[in-house]
Amino acid sequence: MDSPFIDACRRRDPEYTPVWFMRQAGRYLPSYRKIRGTKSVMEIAKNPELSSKVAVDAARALGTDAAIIFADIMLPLEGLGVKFTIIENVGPVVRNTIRSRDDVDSLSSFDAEVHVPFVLEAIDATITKLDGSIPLIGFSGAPFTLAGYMIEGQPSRELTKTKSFMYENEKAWHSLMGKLTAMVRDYLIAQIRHGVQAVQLFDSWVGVLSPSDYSRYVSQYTRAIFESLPQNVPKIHFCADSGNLIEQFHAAGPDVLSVDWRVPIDAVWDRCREGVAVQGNLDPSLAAVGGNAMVRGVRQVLKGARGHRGHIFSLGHGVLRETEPANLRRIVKMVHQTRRS
Ligand code: 1CP
Repeated sequence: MDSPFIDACRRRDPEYTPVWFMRQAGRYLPSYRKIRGTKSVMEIAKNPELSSKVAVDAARALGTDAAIIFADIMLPLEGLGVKFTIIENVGPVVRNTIRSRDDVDSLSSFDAEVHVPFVLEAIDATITKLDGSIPLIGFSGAPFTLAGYMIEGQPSRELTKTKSFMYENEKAWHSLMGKLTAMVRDYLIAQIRHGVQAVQLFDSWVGVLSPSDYSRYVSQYTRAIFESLPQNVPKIHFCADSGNLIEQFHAAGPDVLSVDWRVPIDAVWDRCREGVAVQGNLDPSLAAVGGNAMVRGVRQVLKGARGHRGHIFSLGHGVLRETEPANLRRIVKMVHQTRRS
């Protein structure tokens, strides 16, 4: 497959800058809302026919250079015995939160073929539907972000309970991170076996950590995951609000760093001595606002990337629900029409 997206991940100069959006299949898109109807996110994710349709429809509606499998980061945790519900307008809520070493010890071990066969079937179906037109990105939540939901029990911005568990039960923390690392590896390797052409690790909330805590409690697990994946599949590391950790993410070994709008995009290449591809980083609010502010924002990101190898245009985080799909189509057009040199 000739793909500007894969070329950019590899820092080969594609003809034009590729673009895709995190949460491109979501509530802002009428075709998704129609399928979502009364079904939950999990019901769609567990139905390969529907989840592959949702993923492909979104990529086609926008004209993006990659599709992403429709799933949720929480999904594989069911295999470990985590009981949760995804609540409308809130997010994942876990019933059996992790409070002690015993809770960590009682987690089951994970086998993708046994616990999430529907994700793997959805990958097969999505690849068939895409028919070689664009690559499919697989993904997993990263151990820290998953541990955050398991310990907090609900979305949290400060992750205070998680930090307290990490500091006060250091052994149990490392045991939990070890189990999650094994799960993420198995999950991503199974996705790759089923044909995804790139993988993204979502460590959405790890930016709450200081550089020294990141290095003591998290970085070894991220590195172990990236090291265990086959070389021929590009690996993307995503985190929001984490300008303080860029060099450490880079050292963990991904091919692509996905950064948000709080850092100037050119600074990422500078800080990593051009040794990485960069994905991002338009403020999702600008995509929702549209008009001149959005156009200026897109130009600014493209200008920041000029002269650097390996740029994948994206938003700094997921598409906001109030975004008009036409705004995203306009971004895709602008990015594709802009000359790289
Ligand atoms: O239909 C709905 O109710 C909309 C909300 C939604 C969607 C579309 C949730 C609940 N999950 C999903 C699917 C999903 N989740 C996808 C596939 C869609 C696509 O990208 O096209 C992906 C990649 C995810 C990943 C995900 N889920 C992340 C990592 C990305 C990020 O935004 O940082 C996280 C943190 C989650 C947890 C989650 N699931 C749902 C929500 C609202 C949240 C976030 C909760 C929070 O703020 O903590």
